[in-house]
Amino acid sequence: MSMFCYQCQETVRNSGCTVKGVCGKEEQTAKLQDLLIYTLKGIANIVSLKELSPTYIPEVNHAVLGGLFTTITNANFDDEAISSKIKTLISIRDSLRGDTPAEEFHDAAIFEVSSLESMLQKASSVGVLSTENEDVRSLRELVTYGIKGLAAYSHHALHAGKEDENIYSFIYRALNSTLDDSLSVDDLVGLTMETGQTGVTAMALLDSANTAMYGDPEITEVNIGVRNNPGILISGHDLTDLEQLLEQTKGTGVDVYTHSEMLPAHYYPAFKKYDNLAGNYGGSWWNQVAEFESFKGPILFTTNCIVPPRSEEVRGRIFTTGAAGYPGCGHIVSGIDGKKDFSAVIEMAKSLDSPEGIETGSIVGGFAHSQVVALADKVVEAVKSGAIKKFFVMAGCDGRLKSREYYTEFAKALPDDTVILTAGCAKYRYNKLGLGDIGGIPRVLDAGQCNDSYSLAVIAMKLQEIFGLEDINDLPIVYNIAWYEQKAVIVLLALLSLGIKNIHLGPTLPGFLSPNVAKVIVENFGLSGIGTVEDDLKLFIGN
Ligand code: SF4
Ligand code: SF3
Repeated sequence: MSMFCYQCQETVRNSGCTVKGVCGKEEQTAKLQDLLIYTLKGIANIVSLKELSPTYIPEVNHAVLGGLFTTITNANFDDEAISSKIKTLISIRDSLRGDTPAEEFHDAAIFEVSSLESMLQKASSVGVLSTENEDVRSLRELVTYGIKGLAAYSHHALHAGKEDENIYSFIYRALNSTLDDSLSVDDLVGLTMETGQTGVTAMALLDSANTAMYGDPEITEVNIGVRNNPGILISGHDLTDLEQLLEQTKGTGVDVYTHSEMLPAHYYPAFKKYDNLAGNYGGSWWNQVAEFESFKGPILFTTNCIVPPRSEEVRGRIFTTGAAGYPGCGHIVSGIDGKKDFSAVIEMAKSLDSPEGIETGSIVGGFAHSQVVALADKVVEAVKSGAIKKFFVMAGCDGRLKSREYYTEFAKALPDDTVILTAGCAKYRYNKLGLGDIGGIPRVLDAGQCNDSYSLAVIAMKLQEIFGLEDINDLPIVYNIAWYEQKAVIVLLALLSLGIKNIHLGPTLPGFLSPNVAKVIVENFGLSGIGTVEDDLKLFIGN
């Protein structure tokens, strides 16, 4: 077997990519990512054994977040960038270890590599399958994937000016625990729950960082058509990159359009002042294959999800920044002051055609917790009068598989007295269906990006309080969530840690859950998969 990766929902036969990733990840990239994770575990081993406080190692904390984020599905395909990160992290690791004798540490904290060949050789013995017991492996990977999502959200919060040492402490402790052969399955289940709790902390931190910088999201109509000016398409989740791009394109005659997970930026008051923020172009991440062709202008990836471009022409128009990377594409780095220079992207836009329209009209979003709480009276009244019978939380990710048509069909089949609460790119499966409203409350309430699933939990807790319910699971809310990559793993663990039960997860349950681990989660939390639209509607609503 040349590689092994089963961290996302599209893994081959829901069991593992062993030759090349369905995502386009090559064997060498997969191995380098394995070694990057192992190096990060080594750093965690040293921080834990030497009882170092995150307070005194900010550069290490930030490098660890960036390293974890780099390995998220569809974030970075650039072997040079990944191997250079490994070298940097090894030198950070070695200086943290200092003079302490090597034998006190795990191999992850002391191994040496001198060339690409030696990196690949080392990687072959430290990947996912190096843990033999399938239940231990499953739990170690569940924790690791949760931490990847946690790190990504913490990385966004850091860019927006906020960090929390408790999150770093947990990341070090948890990563080090994945190296510890003395931990039992029960210990690892406990660690999984702690990962979820820390996920709540990270999503709350990101929520407060975003709203402090850009205001509370509010109901917004977003144009999905195009204008005649040249344009830049910005994708991914990093709002601070968007802000800098909008500042730098002001007055240049170049418009900026959002793609996929950048759509919710329109909901923040601070971005409404930019006349050059023209609208949202296209759908969720995987639609980029067709949409980047017709967009014509440059594309900036601030984070996942990149699909390997099919033509040199499109590849030549793609830029990456932050943890994102793709070989042959321009990569924009931060200056010492943290600022990024997007002039190369702007100059390219000026020399290219304006985007070709693919749809017209608008979509509505901006229903994060503060906006929904502001509407609480109306919502509560609608529930009490029976105008709203049930809420369906359909947050999470979108993906390429045909089986995801389930979510569009499910949304279409829901009765008129139901409301969908969504967040993440899963929304594109039903946010243009025109499902109408209930007394002025739209039937699809979009809270924002995948991390804004936190908002949906806050809304649920608010409703629990208003209705005076002891158990959050007594609310008329059904959770029918779609997952794809590791940000969705931390969202799921966070919801479980908040006590939310009976979540339906699709289109398939994670391939990395071993039968025994899946059994534990099903027994304790009532987690289950999805069935047919018809059967599920019967299950959730009855006849
Ligand atoms: Fe396969 Fe997903 Fe891993 Fe890519 S990220 S190699 S598709 S499991
Ligand atoms: Fe989507 Fe990649 Fe997960 Fe942030 S952009 S939700 S898949």
